[in-house]
Amino acid sequence: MRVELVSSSTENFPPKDRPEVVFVGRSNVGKSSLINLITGRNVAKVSKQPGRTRTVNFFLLEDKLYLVDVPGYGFAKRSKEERNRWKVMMENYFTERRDNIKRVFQLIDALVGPQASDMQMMEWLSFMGLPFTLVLTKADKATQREISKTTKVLKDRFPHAKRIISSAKEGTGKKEILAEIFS
Ligand SMILES: Nc1nc2c(ncn2[C@@H]2O[C@H](COP(=O)(O)OP(=O)(O)OP(=O)(O)O)[C@@H](O)[C@H]2O)c(=O)[nH]1
Ligand SMILES: [Mg+2]
Repeated sequence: MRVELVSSSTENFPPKDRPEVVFVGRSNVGKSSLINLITGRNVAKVSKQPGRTRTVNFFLLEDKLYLVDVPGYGFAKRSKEERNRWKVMMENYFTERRDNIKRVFQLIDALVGPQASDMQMMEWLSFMGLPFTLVLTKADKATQREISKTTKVLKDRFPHAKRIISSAKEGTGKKEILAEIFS
């Protein structure tokens, strides 16, 4: 797929000339890896260490839409100032781009399940009126039983949200996510 990084900044975003979809979730949940999986290119920076993505990154896909990679939340070893900077950056991004965001992919670790920070994020997305699709990540690290458990928790709490199970390592979920993006 044709994909290029067109903007990487904490506050200056590209013109709203294409619709955008954004990937959110805790640090290390696999947002950047998922972008690489669905584009089939190594465009987003990935790291074992949480806190790899530090800016809002816009990837232009097929000249049609932007895939947006943002920094993660819920990383314990982060100072209060850093957490505050994240909050300001994300509030700024979501308020400024709200009408241009067509879908949010909320990533949840399939093995770990939703954490308090994820619940907070999803409640905020609901409050903002932003539609989200749940992506259970790193399915290769979880057993079927663990995946079912996470699925049930999410289904009980967000019965209307679509769920996709993925593994960037094994390539699963790519087709479903692309279908959702281009729908
Ligand atoms: N086993 C496995 N590891 C994965 C998968 N997806 C991502 N990882 C690994 O998880 C780590 C974090 O991945 P990233 O894609 O950088 O995570 P991120 O959500 O972008 O993290 P931040 O940028 O810090 O918010 C890396 O070591 C990846 O290789 C997956 O599906 N399976
Ligand atoms: Mg990242």
